[in-house]
Amino acid sequence: MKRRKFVKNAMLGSMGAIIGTEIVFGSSMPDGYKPLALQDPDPFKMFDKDRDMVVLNDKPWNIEAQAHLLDDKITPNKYMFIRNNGLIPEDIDEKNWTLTIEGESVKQKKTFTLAELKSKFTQHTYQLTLECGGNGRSEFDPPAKGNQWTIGAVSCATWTGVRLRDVLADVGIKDDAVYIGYHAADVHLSRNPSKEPISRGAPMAKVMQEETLLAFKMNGKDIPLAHGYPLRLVAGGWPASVSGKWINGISVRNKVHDGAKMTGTAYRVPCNPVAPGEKVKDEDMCIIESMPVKSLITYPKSGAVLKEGKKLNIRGHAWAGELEVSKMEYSIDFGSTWKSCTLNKPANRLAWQHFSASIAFPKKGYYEVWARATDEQGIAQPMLLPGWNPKGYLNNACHRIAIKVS
Ligand SMILES: Nc1nc2c(c(=O)[nH]1)N[C@H]1C(S)=C(S)[C@@H](COP(=O)(O)O)O[C@H]1N2
Ligand SMILES: [Mo]
Repeated sequence: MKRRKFVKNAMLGSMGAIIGTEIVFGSSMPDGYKPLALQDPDPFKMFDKDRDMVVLNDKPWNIEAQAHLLDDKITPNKYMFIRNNGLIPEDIDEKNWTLTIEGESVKQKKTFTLAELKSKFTQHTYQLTLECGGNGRSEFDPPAKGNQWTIGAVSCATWTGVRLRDVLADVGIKDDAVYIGYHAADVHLSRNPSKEPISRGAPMAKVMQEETLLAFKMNGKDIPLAHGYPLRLVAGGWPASVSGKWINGISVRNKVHDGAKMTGTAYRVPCNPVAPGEKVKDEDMCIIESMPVKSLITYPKSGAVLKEGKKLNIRGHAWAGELEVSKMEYSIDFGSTWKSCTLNKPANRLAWQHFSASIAFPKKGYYEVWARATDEQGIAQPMLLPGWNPKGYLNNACHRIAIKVS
């Protein structure tokens, strides 16, 4: 009886949080009743998103930004894309939240409360770029199934948490550990409790990096519910699917983790290039690791009009997975010639870098500004499309904006 009342109070609390105020007579609500305010949800209100964000799917929720919304150096929640594979957990009780570390390669299983994680380990803060592996999918031809992301499934927020490697050292890891997998509280679309919507992970080399965090804060506040409250894994520079939200478990594996969306063709690309539309066998698909070099012009918005004789000041961000971006250029003649942009160093490793340029146009007319980043290994973004792949991942084509000079 006590436990039921407790669960009900926690539910009322989280429903109230979504509605934005207390449900005054909530204790009188019939069990399992969903208040009207939650029955036909307005996603912008519910997730505290800007109304110019674009909803791609509501079951599960998938929402993307537009280039000009990503102009901030550090992405605020209202412009951060949401990518869910299942249903957002509803009755989160932060005080009783635990993280259990287990698997073949732990010396012994150990469970931490959130409070223990926060007090026992040193906290660190980094700006980390998170881009969905499927960002840019909408441009591939033949098309790939899945959310038709354009360019808005990328963010760079400030994340605060403890290092996963510090927590694993405290647990004790065996020498044969090769991979970790995360487990989370979100619910499979079928509502079958024995199915996980997603359970991905990373090899130990990524896990052991100082920037790989178990985070409990985003931009200095509790992580918003849609982004993984109260605890999320953050592994910047890799497909954001590695950064598990709402995590309550980690398996330390003696083999490559084989959880949901780790196997088959999920988050994999052909190990060797293939022709568009070609069938690829599962065993010829390789797991995506570091994301490729990419950039976005975030100001001005495509379609801007400029007075003749005026210079256009553009700005944006560039990132390159595990690598640094070493060169940023723009073209106003469809890629025939390129001029350099001013490019800043990242705030820390795995954070996106800011660029700007001041552009002169020779006469009135229609132009496109194309932006191209090159990583520290000399690899540049493709001007139009990169190699086709069956699931439509890793489209890092140059971003382009239209400009009229009148
Ligand atoms: N538990 C859980 N973690 C998850 C997901 C999910 O569906 N469930 N989606 C992943 C994918 S595919 C991406 S791209 C990022 C998106 O993070 P965001 O919604 O905070 O932007 O979360 C990842 N972590
Ligand atoms: Mo993703």
